Amino acid sequence: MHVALAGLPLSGKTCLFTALSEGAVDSAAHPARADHPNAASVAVPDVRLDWLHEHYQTPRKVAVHIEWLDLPGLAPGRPDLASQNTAIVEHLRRADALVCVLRAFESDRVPGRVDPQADRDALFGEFLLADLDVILRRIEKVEGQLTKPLPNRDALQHELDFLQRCRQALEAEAPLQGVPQTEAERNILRNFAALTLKPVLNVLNVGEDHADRPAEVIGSYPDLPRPVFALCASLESEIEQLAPDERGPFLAELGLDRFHAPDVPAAVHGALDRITFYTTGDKEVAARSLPRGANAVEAAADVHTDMAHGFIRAEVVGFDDLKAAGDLKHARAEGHVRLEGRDYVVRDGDVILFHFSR
Ligand SMILES: Nc1nc2c(ncn2[C@@H]2O[C@H](COP(=O)(O)OP(=O)(O)OP(=O)(O)O)[C@@H](O)[C@H]2O)c(=O)[nH]1
Ligand SMILES: [Mg+2]
Repeated sequence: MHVALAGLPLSGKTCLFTALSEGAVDSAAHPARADHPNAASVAVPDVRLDWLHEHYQTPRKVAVHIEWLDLPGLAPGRPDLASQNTAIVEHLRRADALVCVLRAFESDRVPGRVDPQADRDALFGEFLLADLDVILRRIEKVEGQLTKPLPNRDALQHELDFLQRCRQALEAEAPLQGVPQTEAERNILRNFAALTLKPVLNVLNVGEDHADRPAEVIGSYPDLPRPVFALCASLESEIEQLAPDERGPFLAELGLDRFHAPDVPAAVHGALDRITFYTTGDKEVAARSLPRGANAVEAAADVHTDMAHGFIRAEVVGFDDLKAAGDLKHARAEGHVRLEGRDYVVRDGDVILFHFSR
């Protein structure tokens, strides 16, 4: 999963990136550039996977990973930075989801007043413009093609009608997500990698004085599109410079019960509407990410294409049932292990053993 950090300049993207990647990149020495963003692949913290690994004692533990991308800030209304903005947008297009970092902290070093709602609107305005740009270019192209006697005129005319509806939505400042679309139309949009179709997690970057009250800060911005997360990115990034045994006292000193950055990956995963299932074997236990609603064969394909091709059935136990029973033998004896077929819709937390023919 590729997740890009988007935001206005100086909103705290790099601090958040540092906290999420535990300092994997020296951003001070190598600041993120539009032509060279900073990337870090980070395991999603997962207590269920930790338990399974502890229980099965396999040599390997395979977590779901997120590839985080740190970019410079988008600067709306800056024609002098147009080429940089375009390059940033191209990176955002390639991401599966966007984390929009919104400044909610006071600082002398950052110009302008604190207004995360206005910043979000400015950022979203850039997304709308970027999508409008690709839609208009495509409209022009299709209109040009329709002047010629082509065999696929009906399909082109259909596409043009759909593109005009998209244009109207964007001009009315509505995301493409809200435009009713058939599967074929969805595929047209997929080619554009539209920004206003992407799942977004808004992150309020709060000041040190509010670090212990994220829920309160979120509550004071009721109009900010959900899901919304809040944390103090600068504090959270400082932890990676501390030895593990210094972290507890650092938190206590700040009056915090815990850090919040480790919860961001799960929040992004939720915004993507994905679930996690688990597989266990002799060599490894693995957490795997699937779109919600995917069936058992699709889950098998995520492990190995052979498993999907030769799929016979899936033996499934919910993580909570497995943990409560203590082990698979007891879970089976208590009737928690089910045999499911190809069409079974995988649930979050399922531990699955696939039976397949080779
Ligand atoms: N007080 C406070 N300052 C912060 C916080 N997060 C970031 N800052 C400060 O804001 C400035 C910008 O932080 P960065 O993380 O570099 O912001 P950025 O979004 O990566 O900036 P660009 O990449 O230049 O767009 C730095 O001086 C940070 O120390 C915060 O939560 N509280
Ligand atoms: Mg930065």
